[in-house]
Amino acid sequence: MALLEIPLTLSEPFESSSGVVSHRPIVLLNLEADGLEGWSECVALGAPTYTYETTYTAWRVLTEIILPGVIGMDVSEPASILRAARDVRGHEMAKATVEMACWDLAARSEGIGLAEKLGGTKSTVQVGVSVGMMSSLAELGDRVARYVEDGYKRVKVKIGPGRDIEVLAALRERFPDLVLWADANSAYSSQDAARLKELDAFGLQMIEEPLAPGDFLAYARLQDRIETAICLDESIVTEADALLAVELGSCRVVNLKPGRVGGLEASRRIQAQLSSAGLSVWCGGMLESGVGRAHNVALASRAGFDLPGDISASRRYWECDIVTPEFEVSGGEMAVPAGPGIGVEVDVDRIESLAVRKAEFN
Ligand code: OSB
Ligand code: MG
Repeated sequence: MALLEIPLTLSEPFESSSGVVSHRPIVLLNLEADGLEGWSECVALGAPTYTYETTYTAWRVLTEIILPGVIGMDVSEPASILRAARDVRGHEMAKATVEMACWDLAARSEGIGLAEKLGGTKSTVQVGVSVGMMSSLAELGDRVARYVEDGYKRVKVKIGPGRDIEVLAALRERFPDLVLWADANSAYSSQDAARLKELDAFGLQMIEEPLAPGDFLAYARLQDRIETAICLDESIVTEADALLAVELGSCRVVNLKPGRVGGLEASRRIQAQLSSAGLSVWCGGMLESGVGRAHNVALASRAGFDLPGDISASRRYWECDIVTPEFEVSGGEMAVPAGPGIGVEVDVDRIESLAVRKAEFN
């Protein structure tokens, strides 16, 4: 069992209302059992801008608490592995790292793909792209044009106060029929309800996480007031959050990210609850390398993921991904890898040579 950190640089900085990400420290976990390996990626960012977790906190929680407890456990049993983390409150991204590597290993030990192991039924998943803020409207428009040409099923743009109406108006004018989403990463407050109502004019399919994470009451009031569907991202961490959002009518859509909710089992449970309540669910992204991307594709192959995910091609973020083959998009779809486990080969030599930290547990 080894935890490694590699410092990757995005092919271009990614800006949202919560800051700019240029460098992406990526923490990878490698589990081994019976000659097989399982891989996962911790999705925490370098800074606590999305949630409180960071690569630093995840590294500490994993190396000091969770991984020592995993020694001696059956690492191909995803349903029970998180017993090693039962004394850890929160830190879902750290927990998910262990659980997700375990799923890969479990699927490999059965000789089946992770998608099948998770109950996925699709052989390709519909994908969209998340576009960061740009310094000019023309640059943003050109970037969106390129992604439309690449075939992405929909485009999500980042917005925030002062970078909303004119951005969306310009895009709508240039792309009248584009399926357009907007993600505010919690940049607004309830006081901005009138401004958010003005965004109804742009025919967005949804607006993601406009208000503070977890303010389900404010979300319900806002959803009553605006026509655009609200999609929750940061707000949904537990199954209880999802049930509360449904009960209060806080949103109509949820962006589900396995790292944010503590793993793939939690993702399946939350998705099933949301789908049966009639909400739409899609798989989000965290600027992952091919390892995390592979887990997302497998999860999104489940029928309940009924809208295109933030699962873009490897080359949208990386000059050179750490898996082969790299993920590609064609006609707005991405093929679910067919091989065992995550179905792509992890470039171990490159990871070892890039690693700035490594912790081994045996
Ligand atoms: O809010 O969905 C988000 C990236 C990092 C942190 C949060 C978010 C995002 C994205 C990009 O929007 C998703 C991706 O393409 O990986
Ligand atoms: Mg988001």
